[in-house]
Amino acid sequence: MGQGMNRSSIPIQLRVTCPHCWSRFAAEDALWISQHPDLVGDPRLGTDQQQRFLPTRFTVEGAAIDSRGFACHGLACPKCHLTVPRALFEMEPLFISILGAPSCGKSYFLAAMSWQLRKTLPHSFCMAFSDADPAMNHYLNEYEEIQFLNPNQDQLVAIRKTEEQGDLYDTVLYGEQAIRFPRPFIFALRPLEGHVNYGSSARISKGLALYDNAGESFLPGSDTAASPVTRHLALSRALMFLFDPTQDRRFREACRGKTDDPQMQERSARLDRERPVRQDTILLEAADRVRRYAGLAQAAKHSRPLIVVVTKYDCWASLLDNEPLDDPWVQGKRRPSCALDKEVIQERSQKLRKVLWQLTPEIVAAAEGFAQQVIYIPVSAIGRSPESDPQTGALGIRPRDIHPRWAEVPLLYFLAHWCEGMIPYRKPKTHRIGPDDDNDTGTVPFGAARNRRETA
Ligand SMILES: Nc1nc2c(ncn2[C@@H]2O[C@H](COP(=O)(O)OP(=O)(O)OP(=O)(O)O)[C@@H](O)[C@H]2O)c(=O)[nH]1
Ligand SMILES: [Mg+2]
Ligand SMILES: [Zn+2]
Repeated sequence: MGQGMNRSSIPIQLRVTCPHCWSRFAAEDALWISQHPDLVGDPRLGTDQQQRFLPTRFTVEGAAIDSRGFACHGLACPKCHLTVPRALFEMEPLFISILGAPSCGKSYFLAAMSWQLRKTLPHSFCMAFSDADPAMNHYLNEYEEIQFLNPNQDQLVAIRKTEEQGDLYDTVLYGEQAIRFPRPFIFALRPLEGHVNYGSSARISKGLALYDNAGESFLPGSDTAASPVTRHLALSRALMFLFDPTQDRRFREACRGKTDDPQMQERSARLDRERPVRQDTILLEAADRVRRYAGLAQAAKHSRPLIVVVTKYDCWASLLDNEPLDDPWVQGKRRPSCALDKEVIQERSQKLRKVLWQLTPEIVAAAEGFAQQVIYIPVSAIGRSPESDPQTGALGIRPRDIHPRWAEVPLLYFLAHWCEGMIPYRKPKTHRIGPDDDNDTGTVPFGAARNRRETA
C-alpha cells in the first residue's frame, strides 16, 4: 500500500491485525482490491472475486491504480486476501469475543447491543459508533432490522440459529487446503466534538471487531485447523461469556411459578432438538483454547477481563428481587457527556455472583479460576419472554414488544473500566463531595487515572 496511504493525513497503524485470519502484517504489505470488472479471479478466494495486487502506481489522492487504469479503494490482507476495512489501518484494534452454549442468546445479545450502542454512545457519551464496512456488517444489520426497524410491528420474528457453516463464513484456499473463517463485524469507535478527549482522538479511537459464533463451535473438539472459528478468543481484549439460566435445571427450579417463559418450562416438555449442555464445559473449553492459542501455562490466570453476561434477565429477575435494569449513567451538569455509574454495575455484579454461587457454583469457579478480573452482568436482549408460534412451535417476538435492557452495559463497562479516557464514569461514592458536585462526573485523562482518583 506504501506511499498511497502515507500521503494522506490519516494516522496509520504500522502493523495491522487481520480480523479474518488474525495474522499480523505491516501496513505497507497490504494488498489492494482491483476495481476493473475484467480483473477477476483470485487464487485464495476463487474465480468470482476481484484480483488482489501490490500496487506500483497511485492517483494524487493516494488510491492505488490497477493494471487496467482504474483507481482502487479496498484493501486486503496479504495472507488470506479478505477485505480489511480502513478503520483497522487507522485505529487500534479491539477484539471482543462472545461465547456461550447453543441458544444461550448470543445473536440476540449482539443485535441488541449494537443497536443500543448506536444510540447510547453518541447521545450519552459523545462517541461515534459506526459500521467500519457496511458490507461486512450486513448480517448483523439484518438482525437489527428484523427486530428494531421492522415495518410490521405485530408479526412474530426471530433471529435464525447461527450455523457452523454458510453465509457467516468465508472460505480461503491455501493451495489444496480450504480454510473456513468466521466473518467479523467491525465498528469504528471515535470521539465526537464535545468529548473530553476529542483532542486525543487518534489515541482513543478503536476498531472494534466482534464475532457471532454458533454455540456448537465452543464445544470440545470443534475448532480445527480447517475451521479455526474461535481463534479470536486468544486475541480478545475481553471475553464475554454468556450464561443462560433457562438451560440450567437449578435456575428453572428456583424460578418455578415466577415466570411464564417457555424456555423456563421443564425441558422434557419442550422441543426435542434441545440437548442440555453443561455451560461450565463451554467456559472451561474456551479457557483451554485461550491458554493454548496464547501460550499460557495451565495454572496461569488470564490477565484480560472476563465478563459473565447472564442472559434473559426478564425471566429470572425474581432472583434479584425484580430490580429493574435502569440505565446506569447520569448526566453531567456542565458537560455534554454522561458518566457511567460503575458502582451500580459492580453492586449488581456482587448480588448476581451470590445467586450464581448458590445455584451454579461451578460457573463462578470456572470463571474465577480462569481470569484475574471477572464481572457479572445481567442482561435482557429482548426485555420479555418470546412467544411460541402456534403454527411452527418456534419461539419468536413481536417487534413492538422488544425493549432491550442493559444490552450495551457489558461493553460500556469494559470501555469505561479498561480503555482509559473513552467513557467518563462517576467517581466512587467515598470520593464525592456532594450530590450536586459536578466533579462527580469526571473523565480520567491519560496516564493520570490513579492520580486523579487519589486527589479527588
Ligand atoms: N426470555 C428471553 N429470551 C431470549 C432473550 N434473548 C434471546 N432469547 C431467546 O433465546 C433463544 C436463542 O437465542 P439466540 O440469540 O439465537 O441464541 P444463540 O446463542 O445465538 O444460539 P446459537 O446461534 O445456536 O449458538 C431464542 O429463542 C430467543 O427467543 C431474552 O432477552 N429474554
Ligand atoms: Mg446465534
Ligand atoms: Zn487475513
